[in-house]
Amino acid sequence: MVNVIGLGYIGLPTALMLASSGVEVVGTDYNKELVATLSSGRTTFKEKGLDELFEAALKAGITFTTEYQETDTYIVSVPTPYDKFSKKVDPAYVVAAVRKVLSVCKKGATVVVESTVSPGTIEKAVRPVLAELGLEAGKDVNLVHAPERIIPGNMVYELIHNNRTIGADDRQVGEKIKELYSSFCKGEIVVTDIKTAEMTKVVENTYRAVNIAFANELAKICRHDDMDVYEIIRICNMHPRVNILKPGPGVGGHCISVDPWFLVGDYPGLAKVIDEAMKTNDKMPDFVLNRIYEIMQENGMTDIGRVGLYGLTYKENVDDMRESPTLQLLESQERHLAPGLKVYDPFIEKDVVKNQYHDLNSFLDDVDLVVVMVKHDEIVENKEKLSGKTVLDCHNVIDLPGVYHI
Ligand code: SAJ
Repeated sequence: MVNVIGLGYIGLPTALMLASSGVEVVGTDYNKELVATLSSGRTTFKEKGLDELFEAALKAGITFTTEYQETDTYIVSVPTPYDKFSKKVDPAYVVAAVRKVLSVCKKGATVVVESTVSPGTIEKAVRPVLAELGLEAGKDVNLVHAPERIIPGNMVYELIHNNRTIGADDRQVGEKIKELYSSFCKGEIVVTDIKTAEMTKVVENTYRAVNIAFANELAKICRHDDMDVYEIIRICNMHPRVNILKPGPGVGGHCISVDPWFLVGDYPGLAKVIDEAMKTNDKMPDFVLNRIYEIMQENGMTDIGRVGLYGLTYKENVDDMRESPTLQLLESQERHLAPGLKVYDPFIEKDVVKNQYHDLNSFLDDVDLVVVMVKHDEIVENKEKLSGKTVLDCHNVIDLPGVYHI
């Protein structure tokens, strides 16, 4: 039996996927409410294909509890936040979960950490717990790091089709866990050591963060000298060895806007390009705010209350708001003592910010300048509703005459 610890954005789909592929699974989470919701047959967040997968897993017998189980295989998928000041990963949840696992597991059990951690975290934060409890790695318990790679919005597909990395002290243990993931994963599964696996995960997200920062810097250069950044990137990407990502209103989410900081925090003075890239991305919401004021001035608008931000989530077609550029922009605007922007997001049903709307038409009725912060399908498919409005399109998805860009 596999005990999956942490039933959030990654742990839940992983547990469901294993169960629906024939593995006996118990999902554990310390959040009683979450466990009650899942046990009553409802999922806890929206994601393409998740409800169907949940049904299949329930039929296969998955159960949910707040208790850690006595078994021989664990997958730990708890959050790893970062400390905003030191920029280092905070492994407290992982350490606490592993500690609890070690208090109930069978001798010789394997503990797989899926949570993203910075290189050396398992060595520095997790291994000492074993020593403290008088346990020997490789004999009493095996440690494995198998970082997840799935993207919110396409998690179910990517769980099946992405390649995976498994880091283990011992090759045989790595191969055993590879077999477990092969129950549903059709991608290639590489077995390596733990520190390499830790580093690859952080590097993958850092690569994207730096590439996005490059695109954002190009957008600023092109804005300054009146060039079309999208046309320029499109042409450059026709080169066989160039692949520039897209500029945008900022980088959100719990991964690309966070993980690269681990390298900055852990290797001060060495991770300089990464440090600058992260700062560049972090400044994008302020850049958009300046564009809003510029466009208002150009159009003789004076009332910020007639400006509407479309989108609150960190990216399109998900209901996840973590580190969202829109929230960053609103915070920055409050600091400038100029509140009043209107906000709407079709994926956010609860009131989370001031002046929030829950219906596209009434939102549009109350604003003159619409800022497309998130490219949800809804706005792209309803772009004709924007005609007659002044539009700042931060993603170049609204194909209408006279639209402004960042
Ligand atoms: N963004 C841009 N320009 C782009 C692409 C994205 O500004 O060209 C912005 C998005 O709008 C969003 C942020 O970046 O605010 C991140 O979005 P994303 O869709 O690129 O990535 P995440 O954070 O949802 O998921 C990433 C993925 N990592 C990589 O692609 C290397 C995913 O595979 C990981 O599993 C996930 O992080 C994670 O958990 O680490």
